[in-house]
Amino acid sequence: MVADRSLSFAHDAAGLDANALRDIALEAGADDVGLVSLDDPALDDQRGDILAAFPFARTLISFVLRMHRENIRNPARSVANLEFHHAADDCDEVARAIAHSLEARGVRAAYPSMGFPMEASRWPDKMWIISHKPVAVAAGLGRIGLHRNVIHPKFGNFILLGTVAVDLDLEARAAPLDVNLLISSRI
Ligand code: B12
Repeated sequence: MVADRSLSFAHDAAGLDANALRDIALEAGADDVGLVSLDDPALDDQRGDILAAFPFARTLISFVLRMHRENIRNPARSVANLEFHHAADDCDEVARAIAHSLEARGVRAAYPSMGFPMEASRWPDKMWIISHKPVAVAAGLGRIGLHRNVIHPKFGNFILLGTVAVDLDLEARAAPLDVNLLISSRI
């Protein structure tokens, strides 16, 4: 017998709206979630790459995963790296769980890696399929700081980002944060 690894939401086939997608992502382990239409102008420079990999994509689920602050802050590289590596694996697991839940409901969904592996054969061109940072900004999950990482309004810079491409059109989508707290705080 094949084990049922779907999430609880997966059994409720009706009413898959923006709120349901957010709940699925949170139940899968995301710490914050936003939705972006593939038509969003913020994706103009990467829409082709996304559709080449995921031709069914109409909406992107962008999510944030918190990292343990004290590990990341620690000057011992091994301590910080340990957290980076575990959180990175968790990020891929969360993306996979979201895709799994949607697939169980008959919705096409797929996720690229949070970092590696990438399409190394494309080197020296862009190797990654989705640039998670601009997606997260368009989803209202934070702003890119002077150091070019996305800073979340609550979790700060101690986050990793994931994206799931979904074959659904949704009404309620987030808007980018309009207060540039990052520039004003010189981060
Ligand atoms: C390529 C990449 C790297 C490369 C960077 C190569 C480079 N040229 O700088 C390497 C492997 C070195 C790397 C390292 C790290 N990365 Co990285 N990386 C990515 C990746 C795959 C794509 C980057 C991207 O988004 N480019 C798109 C554009 C929009 O970004 P950008 O900010 O404009 O930067 C690009 C260019 O502008 C240009 N550029 C580089 N430097 C500068 C400087 C200036 C002034 C300008 C104008 C342009 C420019 O090169 C950049 C890369 O092409 C993403 C994962 C993904 N698939 O999205 C993760 C990602 C950006 N990385 C992330 C992280 C956390 C790291 C590390 C901290 C991990 C670690 N263990 O230490 C380090 C930090 C390195 C550092 N000191 O900055 C996170 C950032 C999370 C966040 N909060 O925003 C991401 C989103 C991964 C994730 N899923 O969470 N990374």
